Amino acid sequence: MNKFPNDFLWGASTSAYQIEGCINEGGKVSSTMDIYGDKPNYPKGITGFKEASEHYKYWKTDVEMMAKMKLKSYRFSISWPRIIKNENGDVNQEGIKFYNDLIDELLKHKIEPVVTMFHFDIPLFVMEDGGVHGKNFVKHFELYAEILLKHFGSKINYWLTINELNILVMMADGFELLEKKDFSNQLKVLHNLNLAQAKAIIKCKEMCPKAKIGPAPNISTVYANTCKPEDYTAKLNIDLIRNWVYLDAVCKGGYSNVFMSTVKKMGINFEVSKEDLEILAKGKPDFIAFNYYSTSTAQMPTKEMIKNNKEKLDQQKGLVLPGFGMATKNPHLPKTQFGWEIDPVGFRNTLREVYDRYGLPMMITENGIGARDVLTEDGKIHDDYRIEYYQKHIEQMGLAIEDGVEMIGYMPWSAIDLVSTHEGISKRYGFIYVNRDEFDLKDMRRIEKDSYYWYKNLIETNGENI
Ligand code: BGP
Repeated sequence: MNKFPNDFLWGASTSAYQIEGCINEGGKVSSTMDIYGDKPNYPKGITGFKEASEHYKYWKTDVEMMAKMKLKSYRFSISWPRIIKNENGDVNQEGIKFYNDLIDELLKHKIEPVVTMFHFDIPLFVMEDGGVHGKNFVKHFELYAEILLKHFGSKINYWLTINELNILVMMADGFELLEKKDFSNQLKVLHNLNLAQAKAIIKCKEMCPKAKIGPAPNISTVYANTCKPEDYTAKLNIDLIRNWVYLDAVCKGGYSNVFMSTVKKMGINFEVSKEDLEILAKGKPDFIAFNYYSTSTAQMPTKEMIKNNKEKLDQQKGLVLPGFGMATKNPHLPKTQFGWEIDPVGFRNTLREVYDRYGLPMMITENGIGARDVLTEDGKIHDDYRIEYYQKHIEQMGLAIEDGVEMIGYMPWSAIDLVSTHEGISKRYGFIYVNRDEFDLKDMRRIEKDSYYWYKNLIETNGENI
């Protein structure tokens, strides 16, 4: 018997700022991601997000290619700065039309749209009004969510609230959302985003009771570096700060005692009002979506280890919390060309852990390998490493389903080449190649990679023909 349910949503993912480009067209206002590539701290020698894959121009071709790939679902994000023009919440009708046309085209091809409300691109007017940790953030987001539900609600069955809420909090400094890195400001971001998410869920239930809505954090099993009991304590701490505080807030409706005490022990005053807890308790999701790239490994750090640590904080290398835990490398895992550990078995374990903890159906909204793909002389892209990556992960997802985990769908990253959040367009993820380089836009031609045909076949056999 086939492991995957008949209506399993085999799909693929993207996000607006990473594919759309055309940042000054269609009445779009500026966002944090439009200017991110121009910041002094942005890595040199790689492109920012101004042109991206020009999906805003080529969306019809892109959807047609997705349809030919037999995708059953497509997870994309709506660009907040394309929809809302200013702090008064005036709506940009051109933006509404763009996404309505996109959704209609997907539905015409029987591709289920899975829509992320917010994937990293914050309108500058929100930043000027106090930003993500400001007191008006929740109000701005709630209004935005309401507008999305009003305009697209009749056509959308699956909504995702905020992409990688946890990474936004942990990397708030990296994204230059905070004037200074400071854990107490990060906690304000955490609480604002949790409240904003809960409000969006509540609105969705009121306005679109038939739709389903869920969060989309980046979750990974955390291993203890050794079986030394202290390393296990470090694992629990990193797990809490990296994974559970976010899913607990939305699925259990609040913050755990252990989290509140941990924060207190860090010397931070984090108080949550009764009213806010009531909002969190009301905004419960229908499913959990999460992004998975790799696992993390934790050890209890000594002062020396912290002093000698040279890893810069990124979403895979994770956290350093003096006295609580520190991420370290896993010597048992191979790495991608970009240094990310590859752990398919960890994928099965993560699925089991999340399902056991919350008991909600799940979908994967990102999983994939960033690589320097080459367009060879035969006009093709032979990305056998990507096929192998997916084979191993899908196999493990199948095992997790046999373990009893309930899965709705799998939407790997990414449907089409796009600009990586920190490593340019040379770090490619797509099933579809986009013919451009870091700074030479060439002809933006779309070309099917070998993995495109492999995935098409897998979908046609409902995961049977791996
Ligand atoms: C996730 C983000 C995506 C995407 C992906 C790959 O954190 O949700 O937007 O960027 O990771 O990461 P990167 O682009 O840094 O390789």
